[in-house]
Amino acid sequence: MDARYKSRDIERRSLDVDGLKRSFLEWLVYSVGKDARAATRRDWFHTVALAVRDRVVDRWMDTTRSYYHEDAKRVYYLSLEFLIGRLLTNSLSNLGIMDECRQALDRLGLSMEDVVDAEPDAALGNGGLGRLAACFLDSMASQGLPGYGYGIRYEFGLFEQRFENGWQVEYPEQWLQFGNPWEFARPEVLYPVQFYGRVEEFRDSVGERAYRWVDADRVLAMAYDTPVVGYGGDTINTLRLWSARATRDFNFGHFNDGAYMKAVEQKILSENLSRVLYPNDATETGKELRLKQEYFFTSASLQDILRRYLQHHTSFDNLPNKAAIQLNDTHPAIGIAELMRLLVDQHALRWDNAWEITRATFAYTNHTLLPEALEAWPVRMIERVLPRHMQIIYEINAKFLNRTKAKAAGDNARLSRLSLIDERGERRVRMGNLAFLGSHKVNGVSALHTDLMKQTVFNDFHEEFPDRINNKTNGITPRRWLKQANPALSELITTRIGQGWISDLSQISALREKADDVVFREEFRRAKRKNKKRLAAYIARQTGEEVLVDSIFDVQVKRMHEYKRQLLNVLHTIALYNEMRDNPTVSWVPVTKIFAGKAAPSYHMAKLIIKLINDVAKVVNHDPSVHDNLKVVLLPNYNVTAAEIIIPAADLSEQISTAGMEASGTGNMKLALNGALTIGTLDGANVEIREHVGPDNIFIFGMTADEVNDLRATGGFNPREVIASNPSLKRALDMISTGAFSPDDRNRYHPIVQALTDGGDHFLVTADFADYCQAQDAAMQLYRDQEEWTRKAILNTANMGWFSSDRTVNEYAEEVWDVHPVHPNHEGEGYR
Ligand code: H2P
Repeated sequence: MDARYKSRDIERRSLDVDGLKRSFLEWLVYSVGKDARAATRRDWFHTVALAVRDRVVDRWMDTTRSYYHEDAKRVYYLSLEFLIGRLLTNSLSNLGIMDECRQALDRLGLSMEDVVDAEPDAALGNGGLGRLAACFLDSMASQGLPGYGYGIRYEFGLFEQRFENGWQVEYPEQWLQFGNPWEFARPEVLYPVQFYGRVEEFRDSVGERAYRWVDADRVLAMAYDTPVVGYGGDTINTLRLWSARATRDFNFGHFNDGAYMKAVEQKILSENLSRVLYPNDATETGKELRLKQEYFFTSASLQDILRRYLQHHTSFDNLPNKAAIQLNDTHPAIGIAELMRLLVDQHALRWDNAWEITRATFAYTNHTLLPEALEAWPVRMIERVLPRHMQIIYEINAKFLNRTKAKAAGDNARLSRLSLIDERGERRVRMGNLAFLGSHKVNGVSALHTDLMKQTVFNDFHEEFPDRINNKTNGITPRRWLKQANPALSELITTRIGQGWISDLSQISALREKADDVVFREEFRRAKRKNKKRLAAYIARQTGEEVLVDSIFDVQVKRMHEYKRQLLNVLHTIALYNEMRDNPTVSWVPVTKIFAGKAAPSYHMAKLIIKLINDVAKVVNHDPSVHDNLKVVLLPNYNVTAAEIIIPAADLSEQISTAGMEASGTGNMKLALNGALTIGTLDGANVEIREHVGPDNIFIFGMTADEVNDLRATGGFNPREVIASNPSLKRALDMISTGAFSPDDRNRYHPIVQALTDGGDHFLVTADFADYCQAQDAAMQLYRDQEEWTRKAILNTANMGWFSSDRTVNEYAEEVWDVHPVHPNHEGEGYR
């Protein structure tokens, strides 16, 4: 533990075992209000969290004070998702008091695991995008960068997934049900956010035309702050999440009239804004709610950012030197119009001046090229919900197109592609174009993805602004994803190369030479085996299925989506099953296929794929003819906590998306860092992983992005021909289509078979099948040679240093944000 940490030896902050123990007892009694004999696990979790929080608060205030004192440039990460998961282990580990806490609990007769397990998983996100935001928070704090996260405090996180009869069923995720010990409510940090109404034109004091937004509905955004503990505990940053509050809770008049529902209606409607992540967008009201959520948190965040800035400044000219605002995808892109509105309408800046400031302040990260995921809000919806913003968007567009027109020389097609408004069909605002135009930098999340951005969706913009697009390959925090999730491996690493890797992951390359050390290999395998046992126990608890610890743990964990091609993996599973049944005397390498992931509630195909996996599992797992050689499990309710158990135990990492469709991937990085070998396509960051780990230490298969593009450009292919020429594929598909896995409903999988055949197989599952199976065979063969497998696994771990989110965040800091580390002063008198 850091000696500086002891500089203030007040009881509340003492970090030794006795001090922690005394604190726990005090908190239990005086804040949780329980006697040790009556305390539940949850009580203990709250107790420990509150005591740990005590040890953070002073340093948090020091950090914030230092930022003010130095008038440091801050970076504001605006994200509709922060998939932070549990915070207890994270805080203890980053503070360096994990062992002390364990011992203190031990003295109280408690197990650390039980306490940790009582914490709900904060699932304020959906997949990689939200988890990336959480990794960036950790990295910013760990590097001493003045970074704030801004988002929504959803009352319900991403739904809890259960399987009922093999089908996904969604239940509300009530993470706040018993309170959240990490957050500080800030009822005084309250901003009004408006919706609807109309715009009034008037003449300002110098006779210029000006606008005000009137007759609007108002909602209040109230702040909740969560401290973000950097590694070493030096810097504690802030995650500020907004919760919606009605301006008036209760209509007394209605209540007195006996209209009880009506009395609270307004409150409920207003507060729906922060109720759920992803309101079902199958309905018009759901879509509108989502737009309102985007504006709600963006507007509150911008008001807060300006308030902070104005404490030190009187003119806005310096805003870009003091604030960098990063748009995590287009979800907060309405912020560009909002900052223009705040500057022009509320602070009376001239348009051109405001635009320059806005552009210099914002930067935008794109996370997907999938056309259906690129936000485009109907003009009529924005006009109604945010009338002033629609005007501003029109104005930005008109100015931009006028300037471009001069150069475009009548190329109307190009102009209409550059326009912020999509005029084809119902008129829509292209949020990607708005984000691009209103930002000084725009980045993709892997080298391939950034190239494709330049060639495809943002091709015209790239020609217009050739310096704007830049690449920032994603990364993952080694604190959560190696140190905490995989104590067995991280302790082994530390005994060999010291602990420098935790804050500088590039140092992990020192393990390379250990790959040839037979003793180290043995120990590396032992660590993996320990993790596999832990996962096997988890699988048994979750699914009732017993799996062989010595089988290949072949893992595909991610959102369920057709482009991620869980289906390709299922088809291989069926083919393998058939081979094993046909050749019972062969000594097979046992395989456990492990899947986990949620499907969007209205994504029927993805849900059908879930059912198929469960159906295949049912047949395979109960077929004695394959003995224990093949098991299939689909773990329910994939979240950060589950990932922390699954990832360290994986042998093989499935990263098999259709090339050109996965922007980056970050699960691929977590798995490789934890010593899994990747089987994958040359997609997203897999391309860079291959460069780093070496082509001999990864199983690459399938078409490249260029080949996919050419194939599609030349009219696709005929999946039926491919199927006909591949007996094992044909047999697997025939089994699915004739009901071998769904005897109760033989036609159940018709839509899947249809998509793969007459539907044209858009995701090229059949096209990549043969190559994928070959790569799988190669993996199985290699697994027989445990020494060689381990050597490659070690080389994966050793070569993943570059994929630390510390590296990513530093690149943003230098090339996009221009922010620099601040070293908080912890020696001052502070507030006392
Ligand atoms: C998305 C992309 C990933 C990317 C991640 C973070 C949207 O995450 O698809 O390729 O790594 O953002 O940039 P996901 O599919 O996991 O929800």
